[in-house]
Amino acid sequence: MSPIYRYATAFCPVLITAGCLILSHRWRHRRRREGIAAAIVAKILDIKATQPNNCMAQAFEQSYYDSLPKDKRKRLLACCSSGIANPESCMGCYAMKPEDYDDFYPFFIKALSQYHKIDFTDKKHGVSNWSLAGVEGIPESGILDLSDFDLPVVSMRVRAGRNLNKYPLPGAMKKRDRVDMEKDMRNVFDELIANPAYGGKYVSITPGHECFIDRAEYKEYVDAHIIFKDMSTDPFLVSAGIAGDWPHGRGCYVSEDKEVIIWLGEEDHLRIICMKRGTVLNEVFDRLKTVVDAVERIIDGGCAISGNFGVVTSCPTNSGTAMRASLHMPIPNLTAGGSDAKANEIGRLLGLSVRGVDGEHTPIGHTGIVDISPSARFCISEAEIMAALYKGVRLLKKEEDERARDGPEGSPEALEVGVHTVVASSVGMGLAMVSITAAGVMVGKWTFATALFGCFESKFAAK
Ligand code: CIR
Repeated sequence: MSPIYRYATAFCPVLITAGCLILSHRWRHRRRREGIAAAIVAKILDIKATQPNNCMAQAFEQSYYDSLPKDKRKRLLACCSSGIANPESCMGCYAMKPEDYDDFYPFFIKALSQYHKIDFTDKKHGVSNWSLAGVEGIPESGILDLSDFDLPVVSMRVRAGRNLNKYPLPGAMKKRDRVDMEKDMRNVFDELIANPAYGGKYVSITPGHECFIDRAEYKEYVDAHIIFKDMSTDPFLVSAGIAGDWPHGRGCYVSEDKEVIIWLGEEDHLRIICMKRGTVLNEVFDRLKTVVDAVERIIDGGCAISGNFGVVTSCPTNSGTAMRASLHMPIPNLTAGGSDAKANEIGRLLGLSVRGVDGEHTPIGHTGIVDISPSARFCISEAEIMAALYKGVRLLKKEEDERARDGPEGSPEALEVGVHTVVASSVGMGLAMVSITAAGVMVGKWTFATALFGCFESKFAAK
């Protein structure tokens, strides 16, 4: 018997047993994973039945999920994680890879239709367009100067989210990706710093980074609204993985004049913010475009764009243009008494969202200064958003001036109050007259009856 044959027969049972053990382990592992996935799907369907506002759950169709290959099922469930962990979510999902929007088109189109209240059957988000030339309802010069309608110097702000094609979206980034992205973005920050029109500096909260700022300095930046808050306390961002590896790969560029800020590593890879006190909206808009172009030019692969949904953002609520343009506008007459009801009512008609100056869901203060921004981000171009802000503010200013000129009496509310007052006083006067008449009848009922009788009598006599 040859030695090879002897060894083979000796080891054969060992190899067969090891093979069987590996296969059975893999089989059990797969079954466990399938069981977990089924439980997650059951949870989504449960949320779908109980939370009508959770767009993720409402968009989730078991038949669509079942039609996907296994790897895509896993990816779709990863997108749904925040809405599963937080059933009361309004959106309930985040994209994890730039291609998720197009790869899961049937899911995202439903979620976006519900959130934006848009019927997409004959609508699509068009290509990015920053040119104000020919946009309806703005001056031919293309200069959006708010002083045209006597607005004082106001705080103007425009921001855009961007994600780099090179990396997974923040929810799926590994620590290495976050740190590498910070290194890549240094090329953009260094170019801006070297440009006298920008200057400024980059600060990082990545431990060990050469631009590291300590906890106390970070707090100063947060308090000054320059950098974002600790993401690890946000349940949506944590459950989506977006807050992962905090604070690695997080930082912020600030220009010398503090009017350009770039957040790195928040909900999107980049949030580019341009702000200024002034009246010409083009100043913030043009600066934003210059910074977006610099990122596109300097970073390999540029920024992620979806063929169906425009600019790719982690949160579908921001996709489309990923842009928000706003300004702080004084409307003391429309917000008299600290109520935002009238401003909101008019804002809705003008396609503007009106909120307190300290951000979403903040009350309108007694100063009467509100944050105004066009509500649409989707199926609209960047230029149209700026024009919508300009036109909306013009109309709102007109309403405010009318309210100031006419006083509370001239307003529709006052009119309503006036109508009520007139009705109430007429009813009162009517009641008073009835009472006086009745009293008269009681006091001099014989005189009244006689007069009435006489009247009838003369009438009949005349016939
Ligand atoms: C939700 O689904 O309710 C949260 N993820 C927040 C959605 C609003 N979008 C956002 O803050 N970017």
